[in-house]
Amino acid sequence: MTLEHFPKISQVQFCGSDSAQLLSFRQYNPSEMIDGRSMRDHLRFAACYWHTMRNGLSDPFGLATAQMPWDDGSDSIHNAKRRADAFFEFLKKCQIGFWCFHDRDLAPEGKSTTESEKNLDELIAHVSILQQQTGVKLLWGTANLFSHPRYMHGAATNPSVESFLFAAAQVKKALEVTHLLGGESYVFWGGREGYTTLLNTDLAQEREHLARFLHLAADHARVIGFTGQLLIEPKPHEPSTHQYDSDAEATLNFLREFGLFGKFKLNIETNHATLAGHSMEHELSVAMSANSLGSIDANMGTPGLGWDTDRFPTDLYLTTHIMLAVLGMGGFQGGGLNFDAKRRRESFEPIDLFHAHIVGMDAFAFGLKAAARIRADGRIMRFVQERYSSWSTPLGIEITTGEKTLAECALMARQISVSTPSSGRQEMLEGILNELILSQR
Ligand code: XLS
Ligand code: NI
Ligand code: NI
Repeated sequence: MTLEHFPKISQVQFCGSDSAQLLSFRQYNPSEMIDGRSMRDHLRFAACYWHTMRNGLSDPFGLATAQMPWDDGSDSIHNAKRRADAFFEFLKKCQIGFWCFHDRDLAPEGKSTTESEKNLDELIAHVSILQQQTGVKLLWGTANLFSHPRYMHGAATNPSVESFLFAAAQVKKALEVTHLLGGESYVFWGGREGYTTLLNTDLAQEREHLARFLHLAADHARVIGFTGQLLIEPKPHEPSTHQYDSDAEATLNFLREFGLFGKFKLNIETNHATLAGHSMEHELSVAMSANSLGSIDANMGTPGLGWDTDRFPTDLYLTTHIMLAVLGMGGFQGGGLNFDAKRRRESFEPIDLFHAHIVGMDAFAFGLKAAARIRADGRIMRFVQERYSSWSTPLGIEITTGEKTLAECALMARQISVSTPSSGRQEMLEGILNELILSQR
């Protein structure tokens, strides 16, 4: 890594909230300790290769706008390596400790599976040196099973078995190179694993094929000694009309139905949660209640727009709720906050990559500190505990442990007089939340 691709930019530093320095962290102070752990280790930021390096910012109505002086637009290995150099320089300068990639973002697809694998190997050798030079680690790898026309009818769920074979080859290889790079997790996002119309679709068969595929992948991960976490990333639709892994509940049900529960955890993405009609905190809570929250794709949607706009997460309530969940599960184990986010088409200059990640990192640093304050304060958690306290009485315990029949419950109901219900106090709790988010103590 010799040539500088961002020559005018030096490493972004924490300068505090009063600083006039434009490219600086106002909230994110990597070595600051919060509850016995550094902010760096709490947040485990990752940047994604696809949006950061491969997204020209085109939209369905307009061409790409992003300036990428390091990219000559060709499919050559040389260009792919230079792009990786620029990315690692960016990561280092932005103090981002992890990255994520799809096989096809990193290396050009060849004319055959063998050629594609050869291309990928060349790039993996290159980025493995970049990882060593910069100390940046791989959060997760994945295979792109949605861009190529061969996957238009699905990858593992394609009506043609041939497509399953191609997908198998890609996932086998992507698992192996993720393992080689020391990846902490491996992600499956089934963009085309769904359908456009049920008129041509055998849903039951397709779900079975998807499950078989995931079993094969989990088996292969074990065979090669990959001990990282396998993750599924739910999303309800887009590009498919309906996707089988539509949200956390549906995905957990799928895993349980096909004997995959425990082998896979979930990678929850904000914009996917909202597309599914849920809040991010709902999806995180569902995953956590099944001990299945593995990692987070950090972004946000645009309220009122029904598609995956993948904006950088700047909403301080959102980041506070996410960090409350992360602290609530005792921190990430192998997961992290991957900015699966892209700049707006109008933010096309290379420096906008820095602004975008900095604002996201600061928003999460703020959320972390606010979440720690909320936990230390304890009022909200105590309220919830108190609200359920009747379930800790001997009677409550007997019911939950199955020692009471429905008839016995009914009998007891006759003996009690109805007590006055207590208020849910939502507005009071929202007030406490606001107070703690605002207080800088
Ligand atoms: C697309 C997904 C994708 C996955 C990785 O909506 O978020 O980017 O994270 O395949
Ligand atoms: Ni994602
Ligand atoms: Ni997404």
